[in-house]
Amino acid sequence: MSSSSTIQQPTKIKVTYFDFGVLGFGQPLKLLLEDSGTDYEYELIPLDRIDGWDEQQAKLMARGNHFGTFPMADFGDGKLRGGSVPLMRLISRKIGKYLGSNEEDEYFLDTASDFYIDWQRSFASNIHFRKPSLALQKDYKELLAPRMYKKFEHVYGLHDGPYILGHEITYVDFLTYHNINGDVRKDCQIDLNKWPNLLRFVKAFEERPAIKSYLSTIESGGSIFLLSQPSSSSNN
Ligand SMILES: N[C@@H](CCC(=O)N[C@@H](CS)C(=O)NCC(=O)O)C(=O)O
Repeated sequence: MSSSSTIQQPTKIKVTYFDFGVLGFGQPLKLLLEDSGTDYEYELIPLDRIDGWDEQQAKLMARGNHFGTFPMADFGDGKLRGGSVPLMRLISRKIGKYLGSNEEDEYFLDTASDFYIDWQRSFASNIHFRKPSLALQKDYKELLAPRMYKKFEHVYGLHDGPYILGHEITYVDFLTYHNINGDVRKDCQIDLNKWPNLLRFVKAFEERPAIKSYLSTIESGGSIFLLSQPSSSSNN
């Protein structure tokens, strides 16, 4: 691949992911596509169709999805691409939205997305996948998650406005929302009232017209702001 390679502007994006409902690495990408009004198709692979994964994966890797993972995007240029956060950055560059406007802001967003991955991975291993032990769940709820809320509460207070960079939403906001969403839905004892910057963010995010409309279509219930309120949740 030459250093001048560019990826053509997609007319329609097809995303493929395993059917984990609204949890998992594919969902923030979906939120970004919804918010931006991008024309996309989202194929969900049922978990019982993972048989023969090694052969399926080899085919994906041969077509450019080098790490062989879902979520995966097809931009219609004959190649497949994986990596949820890199895909979100790539799409953001293509549509000219959701990025920082200078090097310092880009660095800040990169740092936050790095911590998003740490947070999402520990949620996946301690709460969401492969029936984790009670000890792992406790470790996440009492130690790992509070540590992340403290960090993200701090960074959401650095700028004036509800989003991580202030008044303009960026790709990182879809990531942050997704992690809070997982914690609230999986009964991780999250009381957003203890984290005022994150609470302000969640409220603003859920009021975005395209997001509001999308959340209302989710079977398991839309607003995590409402779910996280002590009076409406059994876990608080
Ligand atoms: N950091 C990657 C992780 C993706 C990932 O691990 N996806 C899982 C499904 S949730 C996968 O495809 N695993 C198959 C494998 O690694 O063989 C991302 O955010 O896209």
